[in-house]
Amino acid sequence: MKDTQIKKLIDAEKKRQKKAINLIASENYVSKDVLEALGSELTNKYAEGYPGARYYGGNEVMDKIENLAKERALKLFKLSPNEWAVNVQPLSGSPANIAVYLALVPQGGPDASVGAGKIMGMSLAHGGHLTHGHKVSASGKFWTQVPYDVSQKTEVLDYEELKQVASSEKPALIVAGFTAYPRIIDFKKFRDAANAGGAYLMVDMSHFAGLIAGGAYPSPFLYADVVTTTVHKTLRGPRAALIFSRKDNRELDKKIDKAVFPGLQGGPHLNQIAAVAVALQEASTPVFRKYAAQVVKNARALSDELARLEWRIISGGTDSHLLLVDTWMNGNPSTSLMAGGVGGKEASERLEKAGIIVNKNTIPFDTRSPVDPSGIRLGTAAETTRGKKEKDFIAIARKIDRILRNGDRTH
Ligand code: DSN
Repeated sequence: MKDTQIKKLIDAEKKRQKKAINLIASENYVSKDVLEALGSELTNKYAEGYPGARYYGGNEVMDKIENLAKERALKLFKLSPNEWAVNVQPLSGSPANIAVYLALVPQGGPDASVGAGKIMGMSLAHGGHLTHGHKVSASGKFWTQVPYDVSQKTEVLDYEELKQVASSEKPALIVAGFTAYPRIIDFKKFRDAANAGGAYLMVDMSHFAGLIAGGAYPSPFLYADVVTTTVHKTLRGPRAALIFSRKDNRELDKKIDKAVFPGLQGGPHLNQIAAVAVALQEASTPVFRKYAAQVVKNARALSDELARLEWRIISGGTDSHLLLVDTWMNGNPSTSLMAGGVGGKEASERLEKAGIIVNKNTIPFDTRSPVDPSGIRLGTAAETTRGKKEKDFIAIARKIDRILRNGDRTH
């Protein structure tokens, strides 16, 4: 690369990535093939529209690439092209979710015949995502959020309450999905809630898509109307997103295609779509199945060891690639071992100094602020890609404990 300034910065970031223990639950390391597709000449081309119906000439090859990505996406999640459609153009997860709402949830405003539709999503503070209707996101500005929380007692979803809220609030759409919820979601119960409220069911599987592909987490496709996902988390692809929609007389796929382009985006990034296709192929292999299973085993090992060392794990454990640790523990460290009493901000800063990268995170019913919450979120997808197994995660848990504890301890 001739641009030495950027080259130096890329090299510095490469070095940082190599050295750090990466426990960010939403990150991963892509293959060389994915990087090659991303850095290819495909970036030079405009392809507004969809395969066979573009607004620019010269898209013969691009059509093949986009169709191949769609074919691989359906195949990976065992979907028949007669029953499901997929849009592979969303640039990332947030626009994918907004595109679905644009397509399916009535908008408010002066010309609207009805008020803005309601989006029922997990509240951010309990593990949802900004685009599940939070007020600072477009999803909460143009539509109205009906939030749902986890139970205070168990810290897991309360499906009875979910159903009751759905039937009384009558949202247009319910989102099942999370960025910081460690447990398996019961998609059938979400379907029941959606039926009770007359709502569409959208599953945002961004965090656990790779686990589903690898058979380590239940699939939502039997129950959902629409499924969105990013590609760059457990699915280990480039930064990009997909929208799957059930094909029936409601024509969800046609509405969603129109919402993505021309509704929200311009030309698709075909270099990114080619990289998605590469990642989807990689995720369909037996090696990836083993990887997905190992990600969950590693998260359990990390969670169990931290719990043994007296750190409070939200909901008591994990069924996925992530866990939430209450590092503050109400400011009352366990007297025997001095676990706790560290705010999430300080915890993440102390860990970063020691080369362990995590993010501070609110815990359900947090008494502290989102900028300095009570916990941290840990994920195992990235380090499992680097070959780490349970014993390595036990060692990482002990290292985290040594860095965060406020008193002496021998293991
Ligand atoms: N920001 C992502 C995460 O870290 O979970 C979700 O978009």
